[in-house]
Amino acid sequence: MISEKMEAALNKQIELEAYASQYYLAMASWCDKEGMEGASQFLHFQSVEEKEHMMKIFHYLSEVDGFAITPAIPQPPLEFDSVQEVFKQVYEHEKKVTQSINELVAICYKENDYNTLNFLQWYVEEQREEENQARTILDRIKLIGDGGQSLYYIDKEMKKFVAAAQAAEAAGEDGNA
Ligand code: OFO
Repeated sequence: MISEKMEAALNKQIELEAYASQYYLAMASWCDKEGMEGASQFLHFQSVEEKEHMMKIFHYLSEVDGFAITPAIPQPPLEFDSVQEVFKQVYEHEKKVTQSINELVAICYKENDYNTLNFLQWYVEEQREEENQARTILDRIKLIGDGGQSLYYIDKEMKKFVAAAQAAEAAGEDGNA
């Protein structure tokens, strides 16, 4: 059993995760159009992860006798000024998601909902990793600039990120459900 307040807050989080998935998908498509194959792969990978985050909450709600609402998703932006701008937006969005997870944790305490508190620990950890990852990429782009040669290097680095993440996932290190 879950309180109405907690159920509503988790449904809001479903919306946010779903939007993140679409947002990163739009960014992946833009990067692909700009010839940034590695960045596009990375964002596709992130988009799938966000969908998984959404589904994890979806299943949790059903497990605790709540009602998971399939969200309407607003159209994300389709055009971006630069790769730096793309990752700036990823970082900003991840910060917003972290804040939302923190608010959910606060509600758990108010509602004495220790099941959901336990469930959310995975998200707390995941957001720390994702925020850190987005900031690292952004810092690198800022450092080396986003001129032609730098972009080539950044794109290669992105492919490495994806390969490492896929290898970790295959080894069962990620914990995604
Ligand atoms: Fe859903 O992990 Fe980032 O946003």
